[in-house]
Amino acid sequence: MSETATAAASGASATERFHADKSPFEAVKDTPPERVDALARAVLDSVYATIREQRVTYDEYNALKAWLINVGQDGEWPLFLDVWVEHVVEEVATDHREGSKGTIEGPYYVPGAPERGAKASVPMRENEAGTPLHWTGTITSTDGTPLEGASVELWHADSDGFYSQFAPGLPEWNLRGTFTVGADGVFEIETVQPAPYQIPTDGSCGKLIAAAGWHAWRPAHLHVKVSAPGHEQLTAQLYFPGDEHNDDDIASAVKPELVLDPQKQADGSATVDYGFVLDPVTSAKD
Ligand code: MBD
Ligand code: FE
Repeated sequence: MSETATAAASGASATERFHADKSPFEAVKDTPPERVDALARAVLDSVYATIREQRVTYDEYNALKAWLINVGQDGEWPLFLDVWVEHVVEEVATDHREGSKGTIEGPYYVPGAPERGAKASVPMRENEAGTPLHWTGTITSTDGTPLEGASVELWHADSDGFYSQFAPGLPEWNLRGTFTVGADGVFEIETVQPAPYQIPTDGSCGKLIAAAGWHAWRPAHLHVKVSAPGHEQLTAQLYFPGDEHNDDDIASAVKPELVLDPQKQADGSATVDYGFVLDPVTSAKD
């Protein structure tokens, strides 16, 4: 096996990972035909409108067909959808919330990261590169009550921009951990600052980016899922001030509320305080 990360390899991992979770079809198995009809029609109507408006040619239609086939062969559907579509789904799904802002999950979440307790380091290599980050925060409900038993699942890229389980040569759970809090709701996490991340440029998504004259960058980010009994799970990403891609994230996933305010320390490390407020699950959501 090659030691370099390729689009096809990380795409294959992301596709396999997605299928390994419980079937996504299960949750929608009772969807009435009227709903499927409305969704499929609306998507097709917007495609027809584009073809007419742009006067799409047969050459362009055939190139699209070939490209769509290649996205699947590269295993890049998870990447494509999470980069260019998920942010609007997240917007609609969470616009009723009063608690912390969230953002997209992206393609590299893996459930079941090792439990570390409330105050601990994320699993990392000896001499893991990158600025050490000492992160404290409290998990509360919207009424301010600390949420005992709540947990933060943290995952992020290393200082070269690689995610464990999606790039070769990294320990299985590197920079992936679960932190469960006690009655005070407080966590204290040691990690390292990740690097800005460039989505794979050697696959079909990269081909689109090059052909359209776009860039492939996401700003450096920490991914989290925050869960507590009786509360809506929060999926978020946290960003670092001054990153040049905070304003032009290819995945459109940056929100001002998600930018951290780290304080540089004399020893070169950084400390940051950032907590989470979760919305209680309510039966009526309107
Ligand atoms: C990532 O790391 C990511 O977070 C997203 C949303 C897309 C591609 C790579
Ligand atoms: Fe990411």
